[in-house]
Amino acid sequence: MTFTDTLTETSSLDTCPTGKTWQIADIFELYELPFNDLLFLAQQVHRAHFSANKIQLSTLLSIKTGGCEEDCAYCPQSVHHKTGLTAEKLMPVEEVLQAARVAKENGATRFCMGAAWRSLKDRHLEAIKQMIRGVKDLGLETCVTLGMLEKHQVEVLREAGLDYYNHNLDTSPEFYRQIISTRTYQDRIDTLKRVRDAGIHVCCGGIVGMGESRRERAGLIAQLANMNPYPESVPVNNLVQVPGTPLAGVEALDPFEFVRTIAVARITMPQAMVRLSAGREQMNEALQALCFLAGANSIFYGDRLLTTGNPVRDADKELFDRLGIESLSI
Ligand code: SAM
Ligand code: DTB
Ligand code: SF4
Repeated sequence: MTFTDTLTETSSLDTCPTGKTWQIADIFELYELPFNDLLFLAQQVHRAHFSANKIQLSTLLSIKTGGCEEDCAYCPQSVHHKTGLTAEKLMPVEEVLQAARVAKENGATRFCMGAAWRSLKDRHLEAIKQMIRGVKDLGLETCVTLGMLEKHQVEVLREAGLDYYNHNLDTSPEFYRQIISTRTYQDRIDTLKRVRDAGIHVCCGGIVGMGESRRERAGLIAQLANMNPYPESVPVNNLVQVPGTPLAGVEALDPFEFVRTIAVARITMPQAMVRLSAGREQMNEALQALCFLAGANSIFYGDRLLTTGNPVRDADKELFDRLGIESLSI
């Protein structure tokens, strides 16, 4: 009996393990399943843990855009690439809170604030604290992504009411060195550990479609699924190719391979919110529907990600109506 045979036996779905160690070979075996078998398995795991037709909505805001000293090959905000983006200062607290009020009125339950920083500087801590407090006071879940963190900073963020910290591993350890040279994989793992130790929920995922192999995608999923515990929230980004970045022009990923990645994330991290993240604007409705079938249960809602576009709200509402999907309320 192969590894996937044991998983496909309905009786073993409940034991679909938390705290299990996933071998890359096991994950690769999932990827290699016939598409229908993989989706059927993912949907069963999904239904064992979540309402099948509910999707959580998060709204993103770039609170500090551009001018980042890191050299992430995918990112339009790096100073190393000529993307025509103008660097901005940290947004005033009140403007951020106004955007959060609008996000709430529009139906988002989580507000995610992103900064183009390598790491958080103490001089910005007070403003960030006020943003987190203010968003939390509106009754929204709070999430920030600010680069690497020190232990004392994590404590301040937790006390301010931070629910989630987003910090992605982005890809497998092997492929990583082709994508980023200014920060190590271990640096990321260290920040994630500080976040976890402080009792803040971990939001950690990656990007596919950067020219990595299937085995490297399996390597990323193994890193995420083997965290103990695995992240509560797993964003799966499809590379948004931005002219001027080194990855502009890379061969696009087969859309079914993206769906497979969602399914494999769902199966290996059964209780995580799996977020269909960047790249939705480039996907048609049928492909997004397949991602939901594969177990994605969270999206970014609103017509902007950080610096690139996202489907307009009306398009998402219409898609949800057509699919009989409801958005989660808090
Ligand atoms: N600067 C912080 C950091 O990198 O730790 C936080 C913000 S950064 C923009 C957040 C994440 O956005 C990255 O880790 C990456 O996964 C994702 N991202 C950035 N540019 C992207 C692109 N062009 N396509 C898809 N995802 C992207
Ligand atoms: C994540 O994994 N994806 C979001 C969020 N975390 C911060 C960011 C996507 C950024 C896409 C490129 C841009 O808009 O600049
Ligand atoms: Fe900077 Fe984050 Fe972009 Fe990397 S992903 S260049 S750290 S903003």
